[in-house]
Amino acid sequence: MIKQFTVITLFPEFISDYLRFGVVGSAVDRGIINLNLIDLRDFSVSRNGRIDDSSYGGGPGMVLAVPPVRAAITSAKVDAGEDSHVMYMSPQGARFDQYAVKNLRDLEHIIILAGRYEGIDQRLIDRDVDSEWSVGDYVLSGGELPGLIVIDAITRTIPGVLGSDESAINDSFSDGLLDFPHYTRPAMIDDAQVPQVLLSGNHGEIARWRRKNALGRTYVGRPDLLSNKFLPDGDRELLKEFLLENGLL
Ligand code: 4GX
Repeated sequence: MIKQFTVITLFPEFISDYLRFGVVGSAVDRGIINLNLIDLRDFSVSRNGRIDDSSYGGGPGMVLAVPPVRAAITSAKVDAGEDSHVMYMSPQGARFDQYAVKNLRDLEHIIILAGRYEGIDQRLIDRDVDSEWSVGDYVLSGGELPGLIVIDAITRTIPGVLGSDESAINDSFSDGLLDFPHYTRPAMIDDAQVPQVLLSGNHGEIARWRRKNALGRTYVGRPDLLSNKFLPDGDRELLKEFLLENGLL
């Protein structure tokens, strides 16, 4: 199955330029994913190319109108199929996190509505959009960056996209913990030494140290990630060791 992403946007080059590089660019080149960009401007229904209008109820800020967006979605579905999943990126959406990625990655055709202005007419969200997602609690100038985040994060999880080394690394974060610290040569910079265990060649001890530090960092920096998580006794022991070593217990 080839996964297809269609992005409806006023800035198609913004999307295509980013997606030329790195892991996602290579997935495109190898035909693992297929990208389709739709320029919303092409679906203007007015003589002067407008796709927005003022907000009912008054106030500043323009709203994307129903007819052009609906026409763009219809056109996207001609290619991608009637059962494509339409995502709308907005701060009102559900948090787009690694759990969301897991749930969305099996969808074959995803259409991402990445607009500008203050937002889209609510009737589009109610009738034409399948799910609404937020990448975080801040306001951006458009949905293009969030759309790219969705494409990047989902594409990385497709089998064959990452090399086996990279996917092994990924497996170790996908259990919902923060990453452990990384070091490379030289072993000493000024008076800062790489933790001795990482130089020991003892793979069991290294794995234990990494797990301990992943748990400890998560507990200190993002306790919310641990609050709904079952920790087996071994992890509790490692976390306690981390807290004792760092004077936190
Ligand atoms: N997580 N956005 C801007 C613009 C917009 C207007 C019309 C579609 C149609 C955001 C976020 C965010 C989303 C503000 C797009 N998009 N999106 N809005 N935070 O800030 O996802």
